[in-house]
Amino acid sequence: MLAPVDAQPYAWPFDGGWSAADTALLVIDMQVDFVGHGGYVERMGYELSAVRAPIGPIQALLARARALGLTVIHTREGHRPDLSDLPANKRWRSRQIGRDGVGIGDAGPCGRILVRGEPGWQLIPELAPQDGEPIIDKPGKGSFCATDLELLLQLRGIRKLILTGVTTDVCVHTTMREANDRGYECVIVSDATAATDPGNHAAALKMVTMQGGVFGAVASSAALLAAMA
Ligand code: C5J
Repeated sequence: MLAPVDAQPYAWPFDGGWSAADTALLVIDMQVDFVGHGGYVERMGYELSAVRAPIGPIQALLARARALGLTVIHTREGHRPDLSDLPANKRWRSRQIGRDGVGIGDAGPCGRILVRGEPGWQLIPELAPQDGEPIIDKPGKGSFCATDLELLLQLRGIRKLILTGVTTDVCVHTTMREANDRGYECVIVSDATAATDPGNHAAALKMVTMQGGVFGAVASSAALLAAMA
């Protein structure tokens, strides 16, 4: 058993105990398109510094989680090259922002934006998966929608999730909400997640702490690492 984590609004997990066997570390969408130069987020005109800030804390968590034998799962947002899994409204909206009307599925400096197999869709090398770590390819924001994530978790007996990655207010939050509704006990790591807008990041973390921890709890990477020491 690992020690409870100093978290808000309660010491995580709710039942006081967690272990390498029943907990997974999720690393959400740390792809070139979201945190790399020439990717989708930069093309939309957002600052990369905010979304790159979690790289160091995620590296530290990955090292400790791997040493303890936790399941590590990576996700990638992306679409089939024929875009048959890309809703028309998602494509249309993605073209409304940025200088040139280029959106998901269109060619950019890192290849076609958020298209599977393209350079921009790859996970960044700093957080490369190790052999055997599952990668979940998802067409949407949530990691449970149209994927086999839940099956993988069930088969491994995992009931608790540590959430890291980008963006806090979109894919991380959607995944946390999906997981919470399925009964998973979740903690989101405040400095191992980031949004394109720092205000949205802070608001997304605050939302988690409402109603006694409506979606779970919030902890820093230092608190997680202390509990995993
Ligand atoms: C977005 C994500 N923001 N990974 N995706 O479109 O949060």
